[in-house]
Amino acid sequence: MAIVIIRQDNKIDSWKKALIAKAPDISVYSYLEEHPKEEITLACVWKQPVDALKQYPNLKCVASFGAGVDFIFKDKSVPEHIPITRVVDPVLASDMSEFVLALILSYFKNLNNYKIDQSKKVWQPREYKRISDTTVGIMGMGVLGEKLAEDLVKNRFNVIGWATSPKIIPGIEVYTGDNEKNTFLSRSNILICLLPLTKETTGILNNKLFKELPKQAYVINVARGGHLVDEDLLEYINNGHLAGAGLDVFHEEPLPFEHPFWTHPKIHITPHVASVSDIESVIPQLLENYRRLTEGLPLKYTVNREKGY
Ligand code: NDP
Ligand code: OXD
Repeated sequence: MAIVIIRQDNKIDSWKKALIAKAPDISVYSYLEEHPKEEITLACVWKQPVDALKQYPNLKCVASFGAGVDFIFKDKSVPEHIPITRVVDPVLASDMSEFVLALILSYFKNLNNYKIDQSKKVWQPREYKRISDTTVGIMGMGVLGEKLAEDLVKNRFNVIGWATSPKIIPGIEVYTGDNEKNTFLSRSNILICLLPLTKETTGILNNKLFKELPKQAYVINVARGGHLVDEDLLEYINNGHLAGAGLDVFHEEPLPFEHPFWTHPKIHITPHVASVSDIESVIPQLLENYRRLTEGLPLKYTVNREKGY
């Protein structure tokens, strides 16, 4: 039994080193080195090359290095009978919450505009927005959405949420399903997308949805680029209905050089960094699942293949 790490960025060595440091008895390989394919039982993956998983005849589980698993479902070569797990981690949740709070406050207080003004030596006071006048609507009240909601409430925001199933969270009204979606949207001065990318949520941030938001709403997408219809966002910002957007995720990453988001004055883009899996914090759950796999015990943080998250 052994672990293979499959990811196409430059983080394989750091994850491998950290896994071996915590569990020297376990064989851990990079998919790029020579390794015994039939020994691999756990594949830890982040945006793996299509078909990379085909070469492991004894694979028992695919573990995402992140909270999202959409890229795993997209790969039709992932065996249908084996479990898929994802990261559920308090550090990932608090990092996301800090990022979104920073983005909202930077927008409220015009900090990006002042930085641009500074570069041109322009002294130009602007009107600013207040937390007390704002309702934040969070689409997706899962692990990340709920932590964000709690932190926003602690910071005096009025917060509402939207999910598929009802939730009881003190101080937060959570709407559910298509029937309650428009009521939820009509109250959201700031709309934050923290949904998983599934068949149901692909393209959900579109002109039909933007129309339901209050005038001058601000949209933040920190989930996946596939949730957003880019042209619809541009249309609704350019026609003045939306005040702007903060986008951390894109259909294609890195965002193509010629994409209009790069230069739009009302769009704040960041390079998919809202919350990045912390190696030290995440390794214990990967190793615990490996041991559970070895002992035939139920795995933690498995996703539901039917629902796609
Ligand atoms: P969870 O699975 O814990 O939560 C998902 C939430 O979305 C749940 O509340 C679920 O409802 C709700 N939901 C799913 N489908 C629908 C639907 N069709 N209609 C309404 N609500 C729906 O996910 P996490 O909170 O852990 O993560 C969310 C996403 O954030 C990830 O999938 C990933 O794509 C993204 N992410 C982005 C990062 C970044 O750096 N930009 C970092 C980490 C994650 P219910 O509770 O009823 O099931
Ligand atoms: C994740 C991400 O899903 O970083 O964890 O996007």
